[in-house]
Amino acid sequence: MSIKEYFLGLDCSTQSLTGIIIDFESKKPVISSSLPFSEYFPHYNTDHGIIKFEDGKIVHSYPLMWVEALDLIFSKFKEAEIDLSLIEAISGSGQQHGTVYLNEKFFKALKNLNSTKNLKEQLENVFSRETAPIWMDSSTTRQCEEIRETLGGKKETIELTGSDTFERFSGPQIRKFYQENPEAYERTKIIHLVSSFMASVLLGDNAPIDHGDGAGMNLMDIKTKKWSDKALNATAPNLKDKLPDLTESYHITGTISPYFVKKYGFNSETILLPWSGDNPNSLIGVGLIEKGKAAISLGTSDTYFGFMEKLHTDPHGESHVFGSPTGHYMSLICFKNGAIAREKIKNKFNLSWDEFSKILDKTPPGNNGNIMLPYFLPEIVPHILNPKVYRFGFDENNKDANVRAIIESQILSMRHHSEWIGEKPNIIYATGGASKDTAILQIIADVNDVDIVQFEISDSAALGAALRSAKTYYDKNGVKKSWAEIVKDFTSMRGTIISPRKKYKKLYDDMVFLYKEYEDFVLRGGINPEKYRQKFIELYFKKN
Ligand code: XUL
Repeated sequence: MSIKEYFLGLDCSTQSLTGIIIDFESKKPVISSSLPFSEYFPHYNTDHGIIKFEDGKIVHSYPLMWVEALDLIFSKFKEAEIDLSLIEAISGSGQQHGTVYLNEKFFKALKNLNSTKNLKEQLENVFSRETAPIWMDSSTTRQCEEIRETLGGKKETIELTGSDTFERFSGPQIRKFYQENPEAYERTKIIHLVSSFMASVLLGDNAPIDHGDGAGMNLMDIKTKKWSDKALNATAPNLKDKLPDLTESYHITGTISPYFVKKYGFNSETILLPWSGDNPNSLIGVGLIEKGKAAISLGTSDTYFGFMEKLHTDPHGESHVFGSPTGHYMSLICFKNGAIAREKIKNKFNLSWDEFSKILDKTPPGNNGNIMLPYFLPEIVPHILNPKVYRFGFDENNKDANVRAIIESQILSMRHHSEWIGEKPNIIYATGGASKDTAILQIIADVNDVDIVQFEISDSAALGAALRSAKTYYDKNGVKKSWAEIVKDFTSMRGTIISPRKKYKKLYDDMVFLYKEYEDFVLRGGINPEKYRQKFIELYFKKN
């Protein structure tokens, strides 16, 4: 072991490739670099890394662009005079669910990579499909229905794979490719996820899919963590022969390909781990390695995720269970009406974020009994195909009520739709753009009656990958370090803690009940809960 122990985490996300090298002993990042695809690779003509097809439902990207980015990020590290031979282990993160289709040339090309050429020119002919459908694609409703039906229905699908079938999941995407282009499917020798594809390039060989990302395919048996023959057969013929192996996230897959050793000065003994999905990596990157903690990421879409010790699936089929890189499980709930919905309200009233926040501060918890169901866009949770915003007790021109209602509705919905997890967290980490706003965080604290920690790390997926590689490296060398020790110093860079105000606990317990009733009323034809809303107003807002 060298004195300096560097670990590299890469993150091939929707919009960019990011790399973080950490020095474990000094507990510091050595370098962190991010290459936004649109900016660095304009010749692919993507919109922030994505290609949208006319119908708006089909969303793809270029795997060759990600490969080109890999060469560039290492060149940047080299230019910055980072000694890459000090990197002991590497892992990575990929946007989840996306699939990469490769032909018979892939294998040979990887084995014979020549360091005097670049990756792009050597890998441009290895694809049986030039583009890769990614997680934003929602064009496979028919395939979702077909697979769900063959598996025996929604309940059976959830119990088998950890999630109901979802348009963006890999299985329905593979089925669509097989149905629409059977010859190209036939020519496809291997289908990788974004994560395992990038890991294969580093390895110079076929890399396995880890249980974290494998769980986002509707193809892996969530209990045994093996490919499910039933799910494979429901998806496409001979699929097992076209998929890499599944493995634990902490398994060592080999050492780095000689291409990178010769070209960038990596150490030929640098060990590689499987890459995982961005959500499992972020779980580690924010330090969720034990029960009782959850995270809320307030981004383009809002996500709620948490560590799960024992497998437990969502009976409603709205959420997902993925493998955690620790070998356990994690829950993930994805809400599409996140930042875009907040922005709609902010822009309607021409507010700055500061003014928006001030309104949150001055309006009362419970919003005088005004309730919104905020489906500005089609929603994943609950499943809404035709967007519509519902308001009860106020109209669209009431500025204060709308500002408070959008935030309260998002948080009430998160609380309601995460109840199936069964364990109330004792702390929630908040990340993502809107987590800077402490007025929003106060509402999260009050609604959930839990401490909220503002989390300041932005590249949690890349950091999580670097920390995973550190853990495996120390395990391999017999140096005992628990997950808690691994994540402690890197994930404790926190901002403010915001505590719940106990006097609002009962109000929000009642309001979440009301919210549920309104969802039932609007989405499932339940009774009109107006009389409960009037009671709520009487109890909390009528002065006697
Ligand atoms: C999770 C999901 C997204 C992508 C984003 O199910 O679809 O969070 O992983 O990269």
